[in-house]
Amino acid sequence: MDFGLIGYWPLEGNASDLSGNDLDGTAQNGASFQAGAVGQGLYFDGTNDALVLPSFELGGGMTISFWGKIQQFQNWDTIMDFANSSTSENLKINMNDAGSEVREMVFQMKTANGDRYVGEPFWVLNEWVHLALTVDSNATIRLYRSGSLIATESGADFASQISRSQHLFGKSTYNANHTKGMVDEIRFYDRAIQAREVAEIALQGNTAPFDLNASSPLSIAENLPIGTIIGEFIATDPDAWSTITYKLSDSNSSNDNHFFTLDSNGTLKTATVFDYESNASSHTITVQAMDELNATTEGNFTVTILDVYEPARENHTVDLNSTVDLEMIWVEPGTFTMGQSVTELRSLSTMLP
Ligand SMILES: [Ca+2]
Ligand SMILES: [Ca+2]
Ligand SMILES: [Ca+2]
Ligand SMILES: [Ca+2]
Repeated sequence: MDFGLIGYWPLEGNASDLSGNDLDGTAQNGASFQAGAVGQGLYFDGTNDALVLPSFELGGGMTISFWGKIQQFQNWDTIMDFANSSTSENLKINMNDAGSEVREMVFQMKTANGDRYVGEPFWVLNEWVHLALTVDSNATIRLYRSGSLIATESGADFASQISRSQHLFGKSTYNANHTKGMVDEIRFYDRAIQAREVAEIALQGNTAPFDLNASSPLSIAENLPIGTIIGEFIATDPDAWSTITYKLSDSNSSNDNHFFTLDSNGTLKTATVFDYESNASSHTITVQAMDELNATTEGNFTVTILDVYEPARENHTVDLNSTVDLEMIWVEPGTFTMGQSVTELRSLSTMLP
């Protein structure tokens, strides 16, 4: 993970570079170290705070990686701007597009043949999002959001591989566009790191799913067909852009998972027709919830089989609305007569008052 690392600023109470390249930064105008995505990070008040890094060579194939948490959305608020002047050789990350909950991240990379841009819905208000931008040896730009590749932009032009005079976080090289929010774990590489390396970094600030539960008590009546829905599982993941998938876990071979199927969205269904009288009246299953970075939680749950009344002999039922000939039988005292429907009905009618 350290191969090609130019600088690493974990922001644990100071702006020291831990890459071994002695590129210590400076927190300016009261930018403060607070609880971050991994340990501590650096907070900008949106008024004048900034982080200034020393100059180092960056361009060509490269990687920019850090966490950001935006606490105020304004167009063109700038979280990073490396440039020689406000419009020269910029490597710039700012935000655009009105949105109450999500704001687009715009990466601007100046090249000798003009600007290249990558922009995607990205920042979630008040939530940490990991950003990785890579430029590979073919000049393809890739954008990863919290460990997942969300944009690929191909082109032929690189940013100049030079040492720029201004390296700013928290504001633009116009000395404006102040970002209100935090940054953490800043890394630069002189190569495009691979997707698995991006995921490895993003995992360091990831929270595994927790609070795995069924949305209602798990019970199912006997005799229902295979595929009947029993219930829904849901877990909590506090991370922005998280996706949780569910499955029956095989880690506990003594469980009854094989009687059930669990869709990736958390829907539990039957995989057999239960018979209350011959099966156990409850079954234990092991459920796993996994987020997009493969962090997991598991839980054991009991499914109760409900008894249905099944009489030993079926009752005969007569639909009294149907048009059938009902045969009435009249038996006189001391005699026995086989009835015949029409005549016996008449016999009955003469008996009535
Ligand atoms: Ca940190
Ligand atoms: Ca997560
Ligand atoms: Ca039965
Ligand atoms: Ca029964």
